[in-house]
Amino acid sequence: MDSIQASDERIVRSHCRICHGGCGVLVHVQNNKVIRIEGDPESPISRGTLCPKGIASIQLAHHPDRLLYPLKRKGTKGEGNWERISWDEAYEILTSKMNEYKQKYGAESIVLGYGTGRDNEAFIYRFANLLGSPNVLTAGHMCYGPRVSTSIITCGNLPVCDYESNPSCIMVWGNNAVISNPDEYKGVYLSDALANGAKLIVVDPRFTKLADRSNLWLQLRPGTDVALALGMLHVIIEEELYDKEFAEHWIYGWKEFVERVKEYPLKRVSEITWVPEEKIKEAARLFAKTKPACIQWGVAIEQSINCVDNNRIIIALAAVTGNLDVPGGMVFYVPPPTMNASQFGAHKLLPPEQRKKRLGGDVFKLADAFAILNPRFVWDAILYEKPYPVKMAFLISSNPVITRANASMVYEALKKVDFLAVSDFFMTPTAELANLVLPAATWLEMDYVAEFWKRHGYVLARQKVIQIGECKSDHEMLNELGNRMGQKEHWWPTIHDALNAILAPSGLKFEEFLKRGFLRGKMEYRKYEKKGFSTPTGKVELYSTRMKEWGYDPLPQFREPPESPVSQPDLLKDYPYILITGMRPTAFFHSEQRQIPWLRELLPEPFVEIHPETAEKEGIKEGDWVVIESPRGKCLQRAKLTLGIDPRVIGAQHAWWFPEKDSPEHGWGDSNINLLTDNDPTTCDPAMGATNLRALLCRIYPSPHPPSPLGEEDRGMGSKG
Ligand SMILES: Nc1nc2c(c(=O)[nH]1)N[C@H]1C(S)=C(S)[C@@H](COP(=O)(O)OP(=O)(O)OC[C@H]3O[C@@H](n4cnc5c(=O)[nH]c(N)nc54)[C@H](O)[C@@H]3O)O[C@H]1N2
Ligand SMILES: Nc1nc2c(c(=O)[nH]1)N[C@H]1C(S)=C(S)[C@@H](COP(=O)(O)OP(=O)(O)OC[C@H]3O[C@@H](n4cnc5c(=O)[nH]c(N)nc54)[C@H](O)[C@@H]3O)O[C@H]1N2
Ligand code: SF4
Ligand SMILES: [Mo]
Repeated sequence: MDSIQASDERIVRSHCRICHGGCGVLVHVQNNKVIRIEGDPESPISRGTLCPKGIASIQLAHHPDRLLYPLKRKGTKGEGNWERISWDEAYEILTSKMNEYKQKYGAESIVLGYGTGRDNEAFIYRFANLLGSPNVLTAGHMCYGPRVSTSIITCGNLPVCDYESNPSCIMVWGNNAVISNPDEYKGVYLSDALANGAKLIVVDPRFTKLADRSNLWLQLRPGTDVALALGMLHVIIEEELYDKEFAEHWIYGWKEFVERVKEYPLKRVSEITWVPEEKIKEAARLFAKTKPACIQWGVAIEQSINCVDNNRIIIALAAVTGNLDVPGGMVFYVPPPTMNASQFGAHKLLPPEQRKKRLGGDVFKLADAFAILNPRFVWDAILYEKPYPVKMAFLISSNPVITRANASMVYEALKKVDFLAVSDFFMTPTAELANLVLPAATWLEMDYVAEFWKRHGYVLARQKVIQIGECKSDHEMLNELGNRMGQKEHWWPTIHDALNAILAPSGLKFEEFLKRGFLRGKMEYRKYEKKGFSTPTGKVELYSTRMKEWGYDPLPQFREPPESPVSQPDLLKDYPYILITGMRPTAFFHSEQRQIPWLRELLPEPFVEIHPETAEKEGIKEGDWVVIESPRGKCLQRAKLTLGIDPRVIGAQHAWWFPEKDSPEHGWGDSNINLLTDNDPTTCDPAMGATNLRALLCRIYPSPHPPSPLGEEDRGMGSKG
């Protein structure tokens, strides 16, 4: 739709992407100005709904602080002082720097980076692979990457809840989709399934809105999920509630798996997890007996030393109860007929000798197999030039100073790196450290075949509505840069040619695709009956042949979190509480939108959840600024007292900085919970390198300097680096 309304008001149909994206929108636009955004009732993804961030995209696109032109640093890093340059000059700087470092230190000395789900991953990987750099810095070691890679080695593809076919039971595990709308899912699907009468089990240390709606809420000790799932499987196997036929025909290593499960009797599981035995039994029975059933699982269990095994055990629960690839269960959606993100990423074009150089590739082998690395190795390569120097980083849509573990180390590394280029909407604390800053286009300013990285079976049409300054979409910028870097035969004359290439298998041109709005693959269930599962054995590998090959335990097991009351009892005296970080608020997507008035009004300051008993013990009152401190660092947030959290657990927000603070630091260290988190590789998941962000130890006390956030001298700044 692109219809004329009033004299010059148009309504353009498109798809939002402030979060992982997907909601269908109708954008009202007048003279290059968006005047209103409303939900598209015809969208199969969002069914007419929108969240506040989608609506506030108006204030994002037209924000007075947007970066409008490429900028080159004039003075010292981190002190402001920028000079406007042309795109031509920006491309020249980028190509000459890349050529220089590639020649002197090898392409591996150039790190490309991105944040989460900005729909630009495939372009960034393509560019990096053609450049010859195996080092692409992402959040993929601890977010989505683990789930996709673990699913592929275990059952061939990512199983996704089939809400459309009315699951009778939904187990929501470490996830809050009605707020976070992550990846394949918009919360409306889950809400509608519940409204249709599905039973709900929630596994979460906090009493969320979903927990409030649940039939059963399992309030576990953070970081103990795999033990809890093994306990549930113990009940399911002992009481013979599993799908025998499926287990016999379609599970590889069933016998060994059962032996492993036997090591987790309920008494042991209950001690580990804090969940009463009766509740574990009840949950296991409800889940196994109510069919079809699915598990909506979240990032909380990926950001853990048990990351891969958490993912494996969730798949195991779905598999042994016969819920894989059946209507209303956990299904493998069929992709639409387009090029997929992995093909576009051109991974085959990275020379094998360069692939071997991926930082940390010999340590985290599952991550390496999926072209993912753990950020700590990049910081080490910059700071200590080990195992080789990294001289340049080009970060396209990421704010690692705020969003990566051990923020003080990240800050030091990005300050030190020889050349840093950043593409963003705003001058973030990360961009402030750059030598070159590029102005990025928001979703309202681009044409794109959206979501071809997701596994929900759709691609969505995103349509350019306005042009702001000289902002460019990441895709257009990379297509141009690739052309200028001598990769011409692998890129296209224009971005529209690239979009047509993505669409080519469908036979559609981009203009025709826009008219359709979306494409969807035709769903087929129980595909394994015809062609098996796409794993080495053709079965669901609860005993993983790939993990075995790489030297890991082929069966899932529970590892005690590296910093916990059990693994480090000596620390408890000084750090008596378990800290979880990063529960998503509606208002913000990670470190973004703090400058958007409608959204900041919803959540003006960071808060930390504390049980009233704990608050009383520590002399803390509702709304106090409190110091949260771990063995590595500290930051300030405001106390929010709630009965919905265990008195032994503290729940802090992540990704805070203060764009309104004028200094180029923008208060990056004031309330940044990642000053407390650890990035030591020994604390990460051994196969994936996932960072442990959800089970640390901390202390908490009233701020000595209320109400202002900590000054420079008070900042944690501790690091193992
Ligand atoms: N302690 C703790 N830390 C966490 C988490 C946690 O739970 N706890 N969660 C982690 C997770 S799961 C993730 S995925 C990461 C996210 O980490 P990041 O993706 O690095 O997070 P953002 O803060 O969203 O940073 C994105 C930046 O890119 C800009 N941007 C947005 N869209 C575009 C675009 O299309 N193009 C360009 N060029 N720029 C764009 C934004 O303005 C913003 O500055 O954070 C992680 N950090
Ligand atoms: N508004 C908004 N939406 C977002 C984002 C955002 O920043 N803001 N980020 C996006 C990104 S990149 C991601 S990855 C997704 C994540 O989205 P979700 O997976 O929904 O993640 P969270 O809200 O961080 O955590 C979900 C729940 O896990 C619980 N939890 C914490 N520790 C544990 C634990 O050890 N075990 C269990 N079982 N539960 C635990 C928390 O209490 C929380 O209620 O959201 C995406 N959507
Ligand atoms: S949930 Fe995400 S895609 Fe939907 S309106 Fe909100 S920000 Fe946009
Ligand atoms: Mo994420």
